[in-house]
Amino acid sequence: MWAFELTMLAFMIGLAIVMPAIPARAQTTWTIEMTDYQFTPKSQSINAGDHVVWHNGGAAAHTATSNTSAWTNVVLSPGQTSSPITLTVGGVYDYYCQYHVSFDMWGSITVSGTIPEFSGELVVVIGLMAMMLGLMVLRTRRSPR
Ligand SMILES: [Cu+2]
Repeated sequence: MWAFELTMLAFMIGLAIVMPAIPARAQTTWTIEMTDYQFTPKSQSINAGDHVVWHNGGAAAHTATSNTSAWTNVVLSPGQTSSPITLTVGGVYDYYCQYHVSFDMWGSITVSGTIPEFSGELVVVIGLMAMMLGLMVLRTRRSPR
């Protein structure tokens, strides 16, 4: 009578595959302050998957406009905070304020690492398939004869 043991083994293997694929590290939200007329900090380093928001603490409206359209343009009135953006690919992302380029109002975000979206999902799918196989074996073996 090895059915139960085999089922549990398949289930545990599936679980072992899935667990490490779930991100263990909490994602940090970084706030970049806009004032008249600069970003603080001017250079922000983050890890891939972290979130960034801008807060306009100045008296004028400002934008956080990506040089490469890496995110939807952020336009903030005084006192406003942007929706979070998430950067998952490593690299340097330069941005500027559309209204105050002439005031040298620009900044950059350096992203360390890259989140392997596809491989992560593939691993989860394989793990879930192993778990389902285990459950199917269990159902088949336990059905009344
Ligand atoms: Cu500005």
